[in-house]
Amino acid sequence: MQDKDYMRMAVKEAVKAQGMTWTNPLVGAVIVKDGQVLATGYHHQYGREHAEVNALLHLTKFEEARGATLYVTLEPCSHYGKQPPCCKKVAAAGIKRVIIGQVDPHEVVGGKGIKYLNEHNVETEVIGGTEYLNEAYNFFYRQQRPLVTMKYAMSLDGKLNEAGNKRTMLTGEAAQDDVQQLRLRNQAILVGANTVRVDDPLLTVRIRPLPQLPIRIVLTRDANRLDLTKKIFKTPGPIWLLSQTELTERHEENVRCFTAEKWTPAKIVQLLTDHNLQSLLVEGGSNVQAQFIAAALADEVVAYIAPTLLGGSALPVAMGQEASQKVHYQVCDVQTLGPDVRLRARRE
Ligand code: AOF
Ligand code: ZN
Repeated sequence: MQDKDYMRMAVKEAVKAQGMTWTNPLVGAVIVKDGQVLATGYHHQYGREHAEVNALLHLTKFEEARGATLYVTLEPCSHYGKQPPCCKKVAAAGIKRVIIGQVDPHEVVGGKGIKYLNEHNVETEVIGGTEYLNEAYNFFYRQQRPLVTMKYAMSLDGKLNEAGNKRTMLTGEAAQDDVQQLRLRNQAILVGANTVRVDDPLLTVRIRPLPQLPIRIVLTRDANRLDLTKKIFKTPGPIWLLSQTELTERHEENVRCFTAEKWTPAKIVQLLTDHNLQSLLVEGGSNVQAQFIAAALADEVVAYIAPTLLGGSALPVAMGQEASQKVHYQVCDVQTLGPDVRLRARRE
């Protein structure tokens, strides 16, 4: 087995906590000596032990760490946060080499973990290849704002809905399950008030219980005019209303209202940044998405395409309306999901 094979094992560990680590990164670790895997570990949950520490705890005997190699998908941390610094524990355990997937973009660590290890006789090597585990985390610390993803489902002729503002289920079960995975990877989900009115979505993650639920955000002109009998208000989890007017009606504890004269995409993104949220999924409707495109704040597009023609009486697709200029995206991945196709594209 080579370094990259052990790193692949560490990645497999890391992804076990998908959706569980909130704004913390997914991290996996493997301890190897003389070609033998002695222990593995991963970061289970926001606020809990880091991957390296869990791997050390899984050794049959702590002394086994002496002279071993640690494979870890992210640079060991060097700061006191909710957990003490891992680099100290790794060096103190007598680990000889640390093979690292990526340098931590978080400024509290950012190379300081590696520096500490090197100053304490631990060799390090950054081999890359694990960045995709934490796309939003990396984006947030590099760009100082959340990664914004547009998600929509459309017919083969590029339509979103049948005419008459009627909810149209275009895609099949596999695509709908996939949307759940997408929600699992986002800390906030945004829709316009019209989507709440017409589609009445839950916007919840139903794959597994999560320690932190994504914040469901509704963009509305007047929070007082929202219909509180809609499903979103009947399910647990935080809801933020972005409104021009203060909410005067009595509301549940999980509902917060933020007011601004005009909630532009830039303002929405700033609000999330101020709350340290690293990812935003914009689920619709078409006007809200068009505004994000026009503001050049649609970093990723996930389009589900159903092999159905809705015809001329249907409503047109999201991106056409306000997106005045041409924007180039690069396709990252195309996948069939049952009868449908999922296309993921990133802004160039
Ligand atoms: C994790 N899990 O396995 C590793 C992390 O508040 P704390 O103490 O949990 O610190 C979080 C930071 O620690 C995180 O942003 C990253 O820089 C570093 N490494 N974090 O949650 C882990 N190795
Ligand atoms: Zn750590």
